[in-house]
Amino acid sequence: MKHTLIASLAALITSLAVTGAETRLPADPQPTPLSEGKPVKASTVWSAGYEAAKANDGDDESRWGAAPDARSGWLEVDLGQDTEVAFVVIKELAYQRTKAFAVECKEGGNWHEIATGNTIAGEKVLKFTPVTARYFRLHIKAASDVPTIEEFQLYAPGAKITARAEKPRDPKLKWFDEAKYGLFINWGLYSIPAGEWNGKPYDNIGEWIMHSAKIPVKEYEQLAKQFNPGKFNAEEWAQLAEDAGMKYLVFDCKHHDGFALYHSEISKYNCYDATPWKRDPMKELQAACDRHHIKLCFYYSQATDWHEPNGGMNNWDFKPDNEKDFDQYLRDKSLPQVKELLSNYGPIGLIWFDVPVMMSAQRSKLFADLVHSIQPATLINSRLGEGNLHDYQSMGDNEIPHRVISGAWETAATINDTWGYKKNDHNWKQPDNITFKLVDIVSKGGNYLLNVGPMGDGSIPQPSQDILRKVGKWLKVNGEAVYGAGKTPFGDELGKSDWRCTVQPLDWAWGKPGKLYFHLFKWPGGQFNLTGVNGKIKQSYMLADPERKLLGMELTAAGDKLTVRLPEKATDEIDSVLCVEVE
Ligand code: H79
Repeated sequence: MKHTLIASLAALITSLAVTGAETRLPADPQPTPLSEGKPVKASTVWSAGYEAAKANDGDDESRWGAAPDARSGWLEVDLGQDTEVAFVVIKELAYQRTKAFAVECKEGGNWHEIATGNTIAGEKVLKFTPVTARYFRLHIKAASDVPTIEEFQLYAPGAKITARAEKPRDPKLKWFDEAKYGLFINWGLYSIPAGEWNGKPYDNIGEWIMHSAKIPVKEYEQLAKQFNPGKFNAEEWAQLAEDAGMKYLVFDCKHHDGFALYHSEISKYNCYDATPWKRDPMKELQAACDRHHIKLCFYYSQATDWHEPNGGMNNWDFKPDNEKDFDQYLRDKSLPQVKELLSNYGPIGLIWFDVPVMMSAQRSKLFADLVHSIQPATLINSRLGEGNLHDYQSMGDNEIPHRVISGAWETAATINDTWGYKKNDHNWKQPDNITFKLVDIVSKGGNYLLNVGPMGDGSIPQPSQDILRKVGKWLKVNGEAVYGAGKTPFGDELGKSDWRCTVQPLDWAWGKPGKLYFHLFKWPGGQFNLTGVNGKIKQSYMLADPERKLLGMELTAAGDKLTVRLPEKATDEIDSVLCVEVE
């Protein structure tokens, strides 16, 4: 059966995409906020580089961060004199942690609420009846982690904020957009203690044990002598990635503990020279990933290095960071190791930098220039440092945005609650949950980089393998709704907690032919209703049906509502995908 239907969709899209007064930001030329560059104060500050003024500099790439233990806080702007303000724009792009907030102005020495909200979730525009005051503040009352805000902007009445035009994609990102799903591997000396030191279990993530237990370098170094992972098998790891339906593999070549998981000429503190094992897993992974058509990538902790006197963050053996010769560390270890990794292991899909302490724009540029000079196609994530030199945005660890985000982005996430193996962490996310997270991320325009933490013997915990393979089975049937798929045209989260929408092609928009995939994590039974489609509906079917039998469809007389008659039962135990083709 073939149906044609044209309906005006603008109202529906608006109602789904826009809750309250929020909208997307802003096309060129943008109005300048009243607040830009004005004096600003914050309740607390994370460290140098994360001052309050970073939320007031017109630069989305810099941000204010509150103190490490803060779960609330405020940013206060002084406009210098009484000024009329009609709306604010708040950007919480990379770390969407706010749970309750208010915008306030000061009157007669007291703060008054002008507008309130719960999540900020990316970018938020809040309009209100114009108020005249000199001091305004963003008051974050509750947050799930340290509050951090890219921009807090105040605007005059009449300033026009319109939807942000999507930048054309750099062709370098093509494979990344296609891939959507990658395997992260955090494996190192920390996998041996597996979350315990001297018999005491530590709650923190496993790969942080040296820091958590403040283990002296000389003592931690002894772990290298025990590093002899007889069960390491690169072929099995790459096979797992393939079975799981993952298209890239990011291997932790050097974490914050400073120990290199490859044969480095730069530092003997590596798994070839300092261990009885004497193998280079990166070489073996390169060959295995080639065989399985997995893009090889690496994680490298470029600034934090607890093993080196001048590396970032070890203040239990060494001087505080501000007294270190950090450039010596970059020059003699970090930069040359990145050079080795880019030179000795064939084409590298992306480099995952992390924790950019002390990474000024100037220092970041040394890394970006080095990467580009050796492998111009290699992508750089957004944790390199200041200077906006990245190719795509890394969200906070385990943080999935609540809304569609433009530009290329990725959420790296744990499969339990740790990255590096911990023997006591059995809190595995189940396959239905992982599938949901994958689809949720793709529906918002992102990639999912899911981590496993191999054990000290080199084997990947069986529960991780079983979970990944189960999701891989779902992908075998439903992969076209994930790989290279684009974000939902229906606004954030389809207005439903257990349905999601993805599209083909990646840049599909209303009016173009393509396919809409409705991910029904909860089976509606009987029929599926779609209110308004601004295009021509051709046909629909379930991806899990090998015959792709066409489903009955009906239109209301007004032509604004499509009803698809569904099979009686869900076609998949996790996510039944309904494909609606548009011509
Ligand atoms: O490799 C994984 C993590 O080790 C790394 N990013 C992912 C990909 C990472 N580096 N830093 N962080 C994550 C933030 C770490 C925060 C914490 Fe802690 C470490 C929370 C508990 C231990 C530092 C020490 C903050 C509180 C105590």
